[in-house]
Amino acid sequence: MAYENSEPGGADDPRVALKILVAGGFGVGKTTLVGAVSEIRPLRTEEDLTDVGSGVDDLTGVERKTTTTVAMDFGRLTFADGLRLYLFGTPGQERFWFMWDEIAFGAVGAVVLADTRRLEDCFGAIDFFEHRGIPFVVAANCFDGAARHSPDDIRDALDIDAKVPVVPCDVRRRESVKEVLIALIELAIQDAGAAQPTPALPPY
Ligand SMILES: Nc1nc2c(ncn2[C@@H]2O[C@H](COP(=O)(O)OP(=O)(O)OP(=O)(O)O)[C@@H](O)[C@H]2O)c(=O)[nH]1
Ligand SMILES: [Mg+2]
Repeated sequence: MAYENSEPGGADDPRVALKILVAGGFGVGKTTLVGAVSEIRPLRTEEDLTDVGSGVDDLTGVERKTTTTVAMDFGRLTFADGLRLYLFGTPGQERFWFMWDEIAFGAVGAVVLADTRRLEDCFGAIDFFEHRGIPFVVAANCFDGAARHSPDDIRDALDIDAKVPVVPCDVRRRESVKEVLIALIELAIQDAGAAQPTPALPPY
């Protein structure tokens, strides 16, 4: 694979690589988020939504959605300072949640993506990360036409710890997604303790 920057310390020579999860309820924009920010063509496992899911999958707000993630999304983002993130998007539908433990293995943190019109859909993801002690940020995906709420209001409604960042974002915009990821990295570093040495990258 050709890289734009093949110099030492460049895009193909990261100093630290971290695994990040992107989770949340059905159709909140996880696949869109990974695709918007990935510097490689993202791996997707989309399958068509069929009539069998009607009555089970709530399409409110995403009526034009025609596919759903059945295994995971995968993308990659390298920051200029050599920090590389491997992004793993989870499937949103509850019937696929049995895979989350496998996908979460080794993750340093997670983005819980929320649609403010149906906040309750991200409770499952929040419980999952709280129980496993995995640091997470809540990213409120601002869908067109949805009422805007302050981060504090969203935090209160979700009943999450005051230290959990709540970041409004537009998952279609790369810069917006990067802000979410930076908030997560800062939280993960804080959680790990500033004194911890950063992990060395295995050769590859
Ligand atoms: N208007 C608008 N549409 C969005 C936004 N984010 C995502 N979408 C659309 O909403 C739909 C859902 O996006 P996906 O990225 O497939 O959602 P997902 O969370 O991966 O869905 P599942 O994998 O099925 O759980 C798609 O049709 C997107 O184009 C947004 O910020 N604004
Ligand atoms: Mg998806």
